Amino acid sequence: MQTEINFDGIIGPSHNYAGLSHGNLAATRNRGLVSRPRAAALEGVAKMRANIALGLIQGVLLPHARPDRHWLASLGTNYADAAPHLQAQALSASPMWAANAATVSPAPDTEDGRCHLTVANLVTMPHRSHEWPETLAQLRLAFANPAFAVHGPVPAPFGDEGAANHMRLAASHDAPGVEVFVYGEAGGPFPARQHREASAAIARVHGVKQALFVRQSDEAIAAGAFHNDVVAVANGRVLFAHEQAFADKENFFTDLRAALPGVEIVEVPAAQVSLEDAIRSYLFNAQLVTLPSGEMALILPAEARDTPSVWNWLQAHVAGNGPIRRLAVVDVRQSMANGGGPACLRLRVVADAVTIDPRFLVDDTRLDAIAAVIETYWPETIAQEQIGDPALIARIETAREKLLEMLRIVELIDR
Ligand code: SUG
Repeated sequence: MQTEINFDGIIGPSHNYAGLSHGNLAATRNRGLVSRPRAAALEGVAKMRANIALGLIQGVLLPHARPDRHWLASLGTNYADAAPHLQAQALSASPMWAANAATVSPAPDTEDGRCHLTVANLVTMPHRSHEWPETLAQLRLAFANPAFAVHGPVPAPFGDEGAANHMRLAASHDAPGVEVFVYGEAGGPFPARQHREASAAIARVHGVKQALFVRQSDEAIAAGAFHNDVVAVANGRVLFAHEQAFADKENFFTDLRAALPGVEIVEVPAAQVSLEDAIRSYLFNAQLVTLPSGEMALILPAEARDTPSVWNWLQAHVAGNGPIRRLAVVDVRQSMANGGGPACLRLRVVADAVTIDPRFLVDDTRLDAIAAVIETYWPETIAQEQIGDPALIARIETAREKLLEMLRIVELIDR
């Protein structure tokens, strides 16, 4: 049976605030703050536990080897000798944002009936551009079953940021769906990280039967929506989006209604929730999920509850007859301060759970074991001036190895 499985990126021991992502306003605003890697990773574990309690199937992706010594070697240097900006780029815990790991086209959508995954090249941001080799190694392990086809990255210079710019709408998880690829165009104050050419290449490689290519609005990118999943999210027949998310929404909505009769478009008007409030609160960076009861729930960051315009809109929607029936609030403040909400932290895969390497699936018992490793080995805090400290780096490397050993995913230790 095809079900949705959310793979959350475990927040790595090097989580810190280096302010590396131009156009991601939270990350640049919080540059230089002291981070709390242990608390951050435990917030991530608590979010996974809450999703399991809702009856959802949960998986994990793993922290990458940080600092990335292979990447530094390819630049002709090593961690001790590298300039501070290269140290920060090599050390980032950014693989935690699993929505940027890959684009996933579930089996019912593709010509060959396999679930296709393309690892994201993330070429726009230097600190993320070296994630893909280790992500690819993880995907090849987790999805080794012939039910899946795992693809290498779209070649540079076509920027691809994975599922953060991809939405799937379908009558049910196992029905053929329409896949919406959202791209940006250069010219504004911030980079447009998803290129149309990359989206089109992925749709071809995956053999997607029904694909729509939709341009993100320039206002949204300029207001800090560096990925589409900051202003829109979809699940089943429902598209939940801000009024200013798309450049040409009338045509998009017409095409979507034609491709999926019965689609429900829930738009939040700018007059009720400004783009600024939507982006600051991460209202749309929520997990919109179908519960075992068939009802839809929205798993939101605490910041959405703390933003009056957003919370008022949500209360009115739930009290009315809208498709979102339940709100669940999670605290992922450490990740949020780097611009990563609940939806950024997970990669959605629609598949049959028995086809997945079980080492990448978790229940409460396995989460207890993961939490124990985090509590023992993750640094409590990282201040920016510490990132050159060899003792901190040794601790970060040991912490990841202990986690992989405990999970018995040792293939990745010396990648
Ligand atoms: O790529 N932040 C990430 C946040 C990614 C959020 N993902 C989704 N929207 N799906 C980014 O901008 C900040 C890291 C730093 O500055 O150290 C960072 O990479």
